[in-house]
This record gives sequence, structure tokens and C-alpha cells, in this order.
Amino acid sequence: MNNAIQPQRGAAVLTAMLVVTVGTVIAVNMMWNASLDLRRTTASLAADQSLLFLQGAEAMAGDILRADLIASGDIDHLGEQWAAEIPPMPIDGGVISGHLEDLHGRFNLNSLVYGGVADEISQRQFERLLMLLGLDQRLAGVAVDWLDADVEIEFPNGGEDNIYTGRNPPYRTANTVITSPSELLAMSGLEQDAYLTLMPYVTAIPSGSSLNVNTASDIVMASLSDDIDITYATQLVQERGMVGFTDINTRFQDLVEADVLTRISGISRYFLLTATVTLGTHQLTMYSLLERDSSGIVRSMFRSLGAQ
Ligand SMILES: [Ca+2]
Ligand SMILES: [Ca+2]
Repeated sequence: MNNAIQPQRGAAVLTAMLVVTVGTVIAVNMMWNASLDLRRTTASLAADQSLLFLQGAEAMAGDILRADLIASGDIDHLGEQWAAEIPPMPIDGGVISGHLEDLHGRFNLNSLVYGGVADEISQRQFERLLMLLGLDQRLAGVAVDWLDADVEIEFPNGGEDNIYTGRNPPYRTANTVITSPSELLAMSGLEQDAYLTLMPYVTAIPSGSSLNVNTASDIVMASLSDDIDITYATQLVQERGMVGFTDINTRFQDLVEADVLTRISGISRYFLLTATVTLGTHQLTMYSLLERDSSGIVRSMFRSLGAQ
């Protein structure tokens, strides 16, 4: 009789172990899924919250630029409040930081064409900028062809569709204005290293925008004329200090060509806001191109997340 009971007990123990094992696997699986759900929800919530905080930063930048227009609409320089770096500010669950940059202090790539036609003055300035940065000046002709409306190659250093349609994958020139300097990366002969060198000195704002000599760096200042070398440009930057030039026309009339003089000023309309929010392990950076019009209205023309 004992011999009959033993196998039955063994089967019962095995069944119990199987039930416990299956139960454990199901429980662990449920906990794992719940943990993943929690992480997904947390990340999604942090992303939503980050966007709201970044929108707040953009509104705050708008207020600062509006206040500046009221206080000093006739001049924009690096000593003004908008130019100050905003230190990281604590927010619920993290920190937010940001700064504004005057895009009129950079060379405007869209100035290379005006009304779809190549602009020689800007092309010469871009060639000087490339030279000052140790880059190939022929890139100026390539950029002009990328932007100008026609499909005729800028002689001798341009590049129209014939170059790009032969690539894999093939693509065409924009033949119009650009919205981001990163389009340079699509242009012939411009490798990533050259792009990274050039990036801090170029922008893409509407053609016809003036260059603000109160905010331009020494290298951009030197690109204005063959008569301004980098040493003299550094002196000019020191001279304007944190208050800007008192009379730009008088100061620059003997330094730059008359046509260039009409393209420089001391006031700005387009600014780049860079704002970063950190919430726990989640971090997000927003780049926002802000336009401040003459009535003080500030609007975002272009936003990007993560990359400029
Ligand atoms: Ca101002
Ligand atoms: Ca073209």
C-alpha cells in the first residue's frame, strides 16, 4: 500500500512546484511589464513637462526682448540684459537654463543672394570669412549656386544640380533661401569639420538683414573688409566694449566700402534662444529663432529640439 502512495505524493509535489514556478514566472512578467509601463509613463510625462517649461523660457525671452525694445530700441549691444547668460534656475523636479544670441552678429548665408541673384559684396565677405577660418574660399561659390535661383554654375568654383544628381542618393540644389545653416552639410566640398568651424559664425535669417557690429565677433568684423585684419578687428571689439559704438557710420566709413556701410547697423531683429531643461534623468534642449518686430511683438520663426 505504501508503494502506491509514494508515487502519488511525488506527483503532487511536482504539480505544486510546477504551479509555483508558473505563478512566479507570471508574477515576474507582470512586474516587469508594470515597471516598463511606469518608466514609459515617467519619460512621457517628463517630455511633456519639458516642452511646457521650454515654452515658458521662450515667453520669458520674448518679455526680455520686448522690454529691451522699450528701454533701448535704437541700439542693441552685448551689455544689455538680453545678452546675459541666464544661470540654471531650479524648477519643480529639475533645472532650466538658457541664453539669447543676436543672429545679426553672424554672417547671414541668405545674404549671398538677393532676389534670387548672386550678391557679389556678400560673396566677397563670405570668401574673407572662409579665409580667416582657414577654410577653402571656393565654398563661397558653391554656396551661391546652392542659393541662387538659376542652375548655371558660378564660374569657376560653383556647383549646381550636375554635381548633386550624380551622388548616391541623388539630390538637387535648393535654389532658394535656407532656413538652417546645417544645409551647408549638403553642399559640395563642405565636410563636417569645416561645418563645425564655420557654424559659430554663420546664420540663416532673411536676406537683406543688417550685420550688427555691436555684437559681431572679431572674425566676422574682419570679414567686412580687406582693410580690417584680425588684429584691428580685435581692437574694434575692445573699443566698443559692452556699450556698443556711439556712431557706427563715422567709425566705419573709412574702413569698409560704401555699399558695405549701408549693410551694417547697431540694431537687431532676429535672435536665437537656446534653452535646456533637465528633469531627473531627462534632458531636452530647444533652439528657437525669435523675431522681434518694430512694435515689440516677439514670435518664434523656427524651433528645433535636440539639434540646431
Ligand atoms: Ca537694445
Ligand atoms: Ca542655383
